[in-house]
Amino acid sequence: MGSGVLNTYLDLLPVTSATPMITLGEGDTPLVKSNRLGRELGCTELYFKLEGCNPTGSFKDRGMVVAIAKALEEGTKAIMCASTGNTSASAAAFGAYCEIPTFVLIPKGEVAMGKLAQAMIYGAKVIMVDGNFDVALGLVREFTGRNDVTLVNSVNPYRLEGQKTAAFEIVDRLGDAPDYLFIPVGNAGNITAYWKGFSEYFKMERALQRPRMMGFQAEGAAPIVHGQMVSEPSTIASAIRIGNPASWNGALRAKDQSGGVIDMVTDDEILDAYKTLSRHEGIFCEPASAASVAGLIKLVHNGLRLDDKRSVCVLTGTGLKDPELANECAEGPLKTIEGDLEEVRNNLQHLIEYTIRYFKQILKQYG
Ligand code: AN7
Repeated sequence: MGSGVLNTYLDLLPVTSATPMITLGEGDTPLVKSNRLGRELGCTELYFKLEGCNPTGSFKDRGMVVAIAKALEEGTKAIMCASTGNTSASAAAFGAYCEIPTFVLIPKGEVAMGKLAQAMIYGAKVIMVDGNFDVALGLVREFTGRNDVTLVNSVNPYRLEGQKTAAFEIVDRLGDAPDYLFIPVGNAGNITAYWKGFSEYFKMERALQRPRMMGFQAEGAAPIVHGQMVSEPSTIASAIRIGNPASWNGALRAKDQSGGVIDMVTDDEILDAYKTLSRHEGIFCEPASAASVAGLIKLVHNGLRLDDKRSVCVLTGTGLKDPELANECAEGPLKTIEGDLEEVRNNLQHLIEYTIRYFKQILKQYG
């Protein structure tokens, strides 16, 4: 444990004797049981996979460590990616760790502050493109095709290899695959990789079943749902503001082979799920991650029954990536008071009394 995905899943990854076994401590993330939402939705067993607990705060580290290890093995001189933010943070961290120059193209004005800060402080060369993610990815693919620079977006197959270890962990933890896996979909690498991981474990008989794959795009960036590219994707969830997913076919295969869905959720549904997770589960994830939970809530409200089912929602990144949004969502303005006890009392006494009364009532109920 804590030894990284290359060491932990050595025999199931494309590792050779020449592969450097690098790690920043990625993987082995918590699978936390829902306290309240599961009960409210009549979902017997609901878990959250906290991928925000990875070293750079998102699921991207699993695939990145394998992509970078293989790049080093092959003698790469530099790495490059386009990103809505998390991929660039992860590439920059591993680039720094392995001392490989890292180049990043990001869509101008569309990357959450925490992610940009990471790429910068890890020392990547970051360039903003006056265009969206799809434009940036197109440029990176062309550039890396003509130069001796390794592409580390999820079109690099080693990214998906590393990423599939999240599915292994879920099975290792639960003893079998869940019945349902809810997951946000942007470039669709993650859903493709999870399906690969579950399928490999199933084939090896380490799991008796495979989950239905329930992928969710944001309504304004839902090309797979509409079966058509979106030229100007828009959603508050900037991580999944993607109009032409690279692993489009992988997502469709996961859906079809598992009997799942690729559906969409509105920004309001995403924000509701984002706040619910924070306030009622104590889990602060980024809005793109909350799309998985928004999808779960939507389908249950539409009649999906999850009693006697085991479900996992993948929470792909930490909420600290986008502190500005959290502040915007918080209730009421922050108040400043004089630094004396009287003022504290004036401002809090009624709340404290109310809370004490409330808890006394609850305690009475329990006798
Ligand atoms: C938090 O960083 O595409 O469907 O460039 O950051 O595998 O693309 C991020 C995607 C979900 C979607 N949740 O995963 C990037 C990037 C978070 C993300 C997704 C992303 P994919």
